[in-house]
Amino acid sequence: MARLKERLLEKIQAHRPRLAKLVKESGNVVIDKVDIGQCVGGARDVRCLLTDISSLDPQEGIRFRGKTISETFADLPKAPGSEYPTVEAFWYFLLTGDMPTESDVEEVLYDFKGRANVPYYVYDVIRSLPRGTHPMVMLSSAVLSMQRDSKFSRFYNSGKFNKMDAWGPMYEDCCDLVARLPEIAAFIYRYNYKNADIITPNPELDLGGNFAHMMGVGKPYDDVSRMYFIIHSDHESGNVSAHATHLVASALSDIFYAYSAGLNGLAGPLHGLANQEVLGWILRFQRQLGEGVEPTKENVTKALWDTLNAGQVIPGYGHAVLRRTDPRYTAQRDFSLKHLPEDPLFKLVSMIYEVAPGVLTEHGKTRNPWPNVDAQSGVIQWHYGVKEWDFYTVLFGVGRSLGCCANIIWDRALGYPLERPKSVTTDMLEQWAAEGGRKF
Ligand code: HAX
Repeated sequence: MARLKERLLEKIQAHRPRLAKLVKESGNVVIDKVDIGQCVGGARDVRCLLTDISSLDPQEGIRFRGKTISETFADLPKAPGSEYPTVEAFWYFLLTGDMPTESDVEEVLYDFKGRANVPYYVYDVIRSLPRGTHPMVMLSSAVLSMQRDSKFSRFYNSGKFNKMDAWGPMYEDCCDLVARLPEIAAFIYRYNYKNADIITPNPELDLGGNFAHMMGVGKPYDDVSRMYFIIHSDHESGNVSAHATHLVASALSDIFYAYSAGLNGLAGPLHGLANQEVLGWILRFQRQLGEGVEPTKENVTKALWDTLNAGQVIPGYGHAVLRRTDPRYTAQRDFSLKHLPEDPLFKLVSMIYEVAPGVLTEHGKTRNPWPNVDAQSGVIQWHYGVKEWDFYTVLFGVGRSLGCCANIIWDRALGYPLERPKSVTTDMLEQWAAEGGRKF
């Protein structure tokens, strides 16, 4: 058994009694209540999901296994000659909560190389889709097609399935998926936008470096990829992509069914598609400004109000949980300040950052006028020549697989049950409203 899998087994065995004790001794301890506003309003803030992979504080932002983004970047082993950790090191950390040694990382790198071979039929599926198909449909279909060879599904159908061991084949499927996604994503990019001039992988490189290589983009795009995949990996469990993945996998569907569903949710404009929307908005604004006209507080403020007055949202701003600037935005801003401070689009994004929070506060609707991860990510891609913005959510999808997969492995390890919340009718709500609350 691989060292990472052995370490994970130790962690799982130590964690199982904690959860069993909680449920047995404190199963009826109340941790939240639900009001009508939350029932109608998308279950905001209702504490009813469990994960130890990451946690999200409205003020501070995300922590992966207890570490902020800057701590994660600082503490994990780096790729050779790079400012950023390898995705492989992060994967080890996300799964176990332990800092990997250099040799732990080497082992994951080696293991991923053995898994990274994408089955030929995945490319047949992508090629069979009509021209003009959105890259997220290609990615989701590619992931779904790999269900054919799911080890979890084979285990389920073997007649030897048991809940205690289900995490093992789930781990195998998840590692296969994570290792293959960069090659699939780069294929989608080169197939769609570079006349299908596909670049073969370089087995000497780590996942982020290899992705940059297969995209055909030079340094520091390898670091952009490492940073991008890590910051987009996980954002606790209630966001649409993580939750959809968890929900589908709770029916004991394998990761290919489950993550394909997660990707379909990520493709929504209120979620992962916002990065493509941001770039479209920025470019439209730049076109309206005209050649050589600098963005100013006045013209950006006007453009923001025009968008709001047209009944549209400002893409890249607001968040269902966060109430401050998203540290994932800040991480990308710090990178941009270092590597592309003079980029005209970066200057425009910075100007939007100066005025949008004030405009949104005056507008008075959103509970969070600050930027989220998507407000900044497209500009970096654009700067390094990845200008086809309908591809941007695919990049998010590669990163998000790390968090979703880590969660689903642990879901199976801890035997999380089928998710099945209770629904009510409008009549019931009206009755409980008239009675001042539901009688227990
Ligand atoms: N521009 C204009 N209005 C906004 C807004 C924005 N950026 N963000 C929120 N609002 C509005 C909402 O549409 C809502 O209006 P209605 O009452 O008329 O429906 C009101 O403010 C209250 O919304 P909220 O409680 O502050 O925010 P929600 O939890 O309902 O929604 C969203 C969170 C992220 C969906 C929302 O802020 C939004 O639409 N933002 C723009 C799209 C975006 O950037 N999405 C990416 C989010 C990060 C992410 O998941 N990335 O993958």
